[in-house]
Amino acid sequence: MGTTMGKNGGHFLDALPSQATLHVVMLGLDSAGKTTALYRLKFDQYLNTVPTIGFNCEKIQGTAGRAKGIHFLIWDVGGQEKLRPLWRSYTRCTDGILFVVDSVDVERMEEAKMELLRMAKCPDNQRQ
Ligand SMILES: Nc1nc2c(ncn2[C@@H]2O[C@H](COP(=O)(O)OP(=O)(O)OP(=O)(O)O)[C@@H](O)[C@H]2O)c(=O)[nH]1
Ligand SMILES: [Mg+2]
Repeated sequence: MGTTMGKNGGHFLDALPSQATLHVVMLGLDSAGKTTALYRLKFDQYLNTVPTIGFNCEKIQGTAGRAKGIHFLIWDVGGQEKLRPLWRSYTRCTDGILFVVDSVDVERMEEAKMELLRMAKCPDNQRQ
């Protein structure tokens, strides 16, 4: 389960020419499934992952709907607690944030909500 938000309001795909590459940062708690989702998008298959220390980055071309033909550079950033202070440096100059939530992990839903709100309230991520 996840959600996206355009940093400049509205649907972030509408405002951009189809030739552009959109920079998207993927965030969420550790073990939320970010890297699994990234490699599923990139290689269309399930791959085993290890916890991300730092980030993974892949270029992906949208194949369906509004995303068709659009290139995305997706930054998948480690979600362990000690790594979360680094998230801000990844979101500062990005077109969108993809926040991944493990919907089965009910115990950490509140923690995920807090981290999402923290990022949304960060001055760098406010609508301009
Ligand atoms: N059952 C199930 N397991 C999943 C799913 N997505 C990921 N996993 C498993 O959850 C574990 C963590 O997945 P990752 O994709 O590495 O999680 P992550 O969000 O990248 O974690 P960090 O890199 O630590 O931030 C792995 O063992 C995955 O196989 C899913 O949709 N269903
Ligand atoms: Mg990961």
